[in-house]
Amino acid sequence: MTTISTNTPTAELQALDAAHHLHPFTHGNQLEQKGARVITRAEGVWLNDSDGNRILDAMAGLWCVNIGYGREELAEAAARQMRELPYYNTFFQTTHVPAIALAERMAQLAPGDLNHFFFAGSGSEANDTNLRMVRTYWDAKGQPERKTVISRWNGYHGSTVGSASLGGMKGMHAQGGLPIPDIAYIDQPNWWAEGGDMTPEEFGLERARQLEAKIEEIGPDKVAAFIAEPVQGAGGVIVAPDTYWPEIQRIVDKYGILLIADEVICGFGRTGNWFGSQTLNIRPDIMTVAKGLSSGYQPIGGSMVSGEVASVMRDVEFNHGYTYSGHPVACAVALENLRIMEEERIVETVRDDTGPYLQERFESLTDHPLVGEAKIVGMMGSLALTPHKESRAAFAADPGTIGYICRERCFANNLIMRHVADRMVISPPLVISRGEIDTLIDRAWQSLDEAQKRIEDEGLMKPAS
Ligand code: PXG
Repeated sequence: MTTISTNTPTAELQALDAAHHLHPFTHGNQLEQKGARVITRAEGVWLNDSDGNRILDAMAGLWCVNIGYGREELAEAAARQMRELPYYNTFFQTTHVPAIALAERMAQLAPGDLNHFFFAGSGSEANDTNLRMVRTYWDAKGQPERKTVISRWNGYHGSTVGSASLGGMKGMHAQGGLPIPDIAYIDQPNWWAEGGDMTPEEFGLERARQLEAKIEEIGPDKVAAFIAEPVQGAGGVIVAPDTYWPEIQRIVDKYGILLIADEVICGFGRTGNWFGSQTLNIRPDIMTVAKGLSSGYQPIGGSMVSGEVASVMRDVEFNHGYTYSGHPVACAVALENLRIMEEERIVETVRDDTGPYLQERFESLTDHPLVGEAKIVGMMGSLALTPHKESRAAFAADPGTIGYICRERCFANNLIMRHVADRMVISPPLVISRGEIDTLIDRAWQSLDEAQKRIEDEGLMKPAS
């Protein structure tokens, strides 16, 4: 057996990785040619790689390390819990202290009467739970024909068969025989790309009213729920126009269908409040959570469920659960994460201080010739790249070509910023300081400059006709 450590030379690590590790959302041949970047350590908002680079992580891992890297208290909480009770389950009328404490803490934090927590190991699992729960709920209420869940094209709800079916990513549906039956889709509220000649306000209403039209088309007595991210994350940080969410809330209320807010990215301070539903003033019946719940230090997620839904579900045995539902170590780490977030007033700091500062600096990137719009809520933001700002034109090159070039320049400048097609997205750790925000913006500007030069040199600065 090879002995592998962080001292193993990078090329050797990359070769072993390519030989034995199948990566998610990665083209294997491309990875083998280029070699994966090997991350070795991290502290605050900074990553170290095996070549000794210090990289500013403007994505908080995968939108999850809200509290920043390297918090000793979380390691201690895990070690303590592992010594005391490393595992027990929550099936068959058993429970344990970390699960009780976290469920109670979540009930305090969550808005409205979302007072009941069903534990899962991830956001995907939690959305699978939601799909089965809403159908079981209507069944228990004597309306078994209410099965259809309406969702949005370009929404992301996870990677399992159920959650990827709930999501509206066509590239995912194309692999593995998705979607499963009884999921319907409406268009996303992406004004920049799809708004045409409408004002953002008109467009927001038009897109929300697609929900009403879809409910009428399917039949109001056949619809179980509507699921959406308050702000679409993986779809490119798409912030709906102001008119959108009030209209959605009116429609779900009118038809009495359940609203599932997928807060996997928006939750835990990301939008400047504990939950995106509070920022956008919506009243979900179920909230999906994961990621920031433990700041990514442990895999944990779940569903926050309203009193009404929980009371109906009480009358049935829900034949559903995961070995790691309410894993004690994950719960202990999540509790410690929430304690620190509260004590250090991390959400308030994002809302009142560093969030507004990041917004101001991020929006200044629209002065760059490549940037058409900057959208940001709290600490999730995106830039639309365009060859022609006035017409909001897309590039003639295949979608993602330009975004990829820009992302490569960011990586070269030791900044992790993602691209979703030709939008650049950020979601930094919530503990990022003003000085670090300045560094982020400087590196982003420099990367945009370098990308622009390359795009011009390669003759790619052309609008799609
Ligand atoms: N819902 C939302 C809104 C998400 O963003 C999930 C559910 C699924 O969570 P799990 O824990 O099962 O991954 C997510 C996850 C990306 C990217 O490339 C986004 C996610 C995951 C991986 C990559 O933007 N979001």
